[in-house]
Amino acid sequence: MSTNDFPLRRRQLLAGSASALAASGLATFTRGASAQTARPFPPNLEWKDPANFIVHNARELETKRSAFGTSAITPAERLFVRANLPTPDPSIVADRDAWTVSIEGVRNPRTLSIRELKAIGIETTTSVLQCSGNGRGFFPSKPTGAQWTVGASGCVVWSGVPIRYLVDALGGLDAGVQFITGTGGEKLPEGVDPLSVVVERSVPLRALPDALLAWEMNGAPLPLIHGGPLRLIAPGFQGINNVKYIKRLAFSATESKARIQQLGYRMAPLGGKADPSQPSVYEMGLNSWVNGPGADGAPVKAGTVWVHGVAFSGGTPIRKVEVSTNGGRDWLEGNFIGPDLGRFAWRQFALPVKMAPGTYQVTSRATDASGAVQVENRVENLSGYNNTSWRDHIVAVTVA
Ligand SMILES: Nc1nc2c(c(=O)[nH]1)N[C@H]1C(S)=C(S)[C@@H](COP(=O)(O)O)O[C@H]1N2
Ligand SMILES: [Mo]
Repeated sequence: MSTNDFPLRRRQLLAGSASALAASGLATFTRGASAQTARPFPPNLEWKDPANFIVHNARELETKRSAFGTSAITPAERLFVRANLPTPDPSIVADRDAWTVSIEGVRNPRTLSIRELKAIGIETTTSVLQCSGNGRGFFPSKPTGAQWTVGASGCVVWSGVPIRYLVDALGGLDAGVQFITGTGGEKLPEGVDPLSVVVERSVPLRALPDALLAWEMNGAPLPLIHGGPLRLIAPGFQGINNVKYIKRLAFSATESKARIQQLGYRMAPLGGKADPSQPSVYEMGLNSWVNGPGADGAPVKAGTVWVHGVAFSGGTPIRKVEVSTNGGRDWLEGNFIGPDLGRFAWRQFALPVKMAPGTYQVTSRATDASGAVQVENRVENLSGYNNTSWRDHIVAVTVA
């Protein structure tokens, strides 16, 4: 059991009536080890190595802190999963190169197959893929949605065609374009307004220079659950903007009319309502956390302990990471370990700390190249987005 289970458990017990819990989708959610074994691992994802995950439900799997390792990237077997809609049929990855995407809002709009995209250009980029609700489980307001701690995140190498090459190949952008809109290829339920369910997201045009349509992840064909055969990658932008099974890429003057764009993923005030005038979740904030040792409750031996974790931002390089073992009273500077895979990747850090037997409140705090420092406290909001609080990320580590 994780050492930070106790406050979360208590929070759940205080969470209110059973019907309120059911309405919020939390009714069957518990974080303890027993509850995890009670919750079946989705059979289509058995290849993911269930021991590495906290199972929130069949469509939301969180990577345990202890499963992140200290290498630069997160393997597919350990990468979190978040699906808003049922996953498409595996037949869509039977002939990957035949998958098509329609490109609109350019001089010569066209539908192109992956085979054709591969002739337009290839680039590889590394970026953190993170759900905007990562850290939601720490909000005392108990926002609706998966109660992620830190593991709705991973660092991934993507390969595909740069969108800027695609725009050039199709004659350039239409006049007045301000957004890049990606539409997911899931089959939508019948009898409902498609705009109320479709995963269609618009990101501002500033995403263009770094964005890809990716067909490969960590050196292998993009797995179906992660958007295969083709996915929009907007490096630096929160998970939802990285549209899986992309069927349509539209350069547009206005944002998508889909509910998920207009009302979903907005920074709405606590106790208020989402509306399109509020900021959308776009670039990720400056963030870091500690992954070990002992962060998931494994015993740690007294002596020199190599505390390690990850630090990243929405695209500004990380300059420094500090570690505290006493809940943020004192800080020591950590060392970056491993390769720097660019400003959209995370940096892993480690620091040897002498630890006598006892319980330690361990956390980390990142500083970026502009001098900005990771925040101490979360910004309260209705849906529990953008939690980068180093205080919330504190984990109790027992050394014996
Ligand atoms: N088509 C489509 N794209 C999607 C989603 C989805 O449900 N459908 N979920 C989004 C959300 S909320 C997140 S956090 C990431 C999750 O990506 P992963 O499942 O590959 O980890 O994909 C985003 N892109
Ligand atoms: Mo997400």
